[in-house]
Amino acid sequence: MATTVAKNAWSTRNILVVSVVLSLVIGAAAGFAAASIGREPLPPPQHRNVYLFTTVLGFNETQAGIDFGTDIPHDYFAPDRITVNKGDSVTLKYYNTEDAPENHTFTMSYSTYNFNKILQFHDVQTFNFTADLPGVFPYICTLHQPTMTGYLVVLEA
Ligand SMILES: [Cu+2]
Repeated sequence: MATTVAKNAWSTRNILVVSVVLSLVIGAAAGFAAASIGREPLPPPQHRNVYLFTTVLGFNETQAGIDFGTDIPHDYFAPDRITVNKGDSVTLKYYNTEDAPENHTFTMSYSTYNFNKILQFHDVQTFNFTADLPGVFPYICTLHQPTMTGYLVVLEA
């Protein structure tokens, strides 16, 4: 005895495929809308004075228990994050505020942001740049790695 199964015009498989495709399209559209609606345009480029200091964290560097070849340094940048907008002109004033006679550097190795300033004990250096390239770029003191690292954040509209 042969049995016949009524064929639906829409099989479960088809419904699943259409559901997945629809949810992908709707999700992408919602994500795009959320990303574009919530953002305000950046203000026009401006000049910014940024003050950067060396600082010493309060711990005994010989007892940190981590071997970086020598002892872990307790030197640090303050601030360790500089945020500007693309196109801003920046005047960076870098102060060596050490108690002990110690040098520091401000070093960046990128095409747009390329510096290797050596700051003597109690020295202050002022230098200028234009934040043309958006992104996140580490700045380091080559004498005190890995602790003395900060990030230049250049936002794009
Ligand atoms: Cu340093």
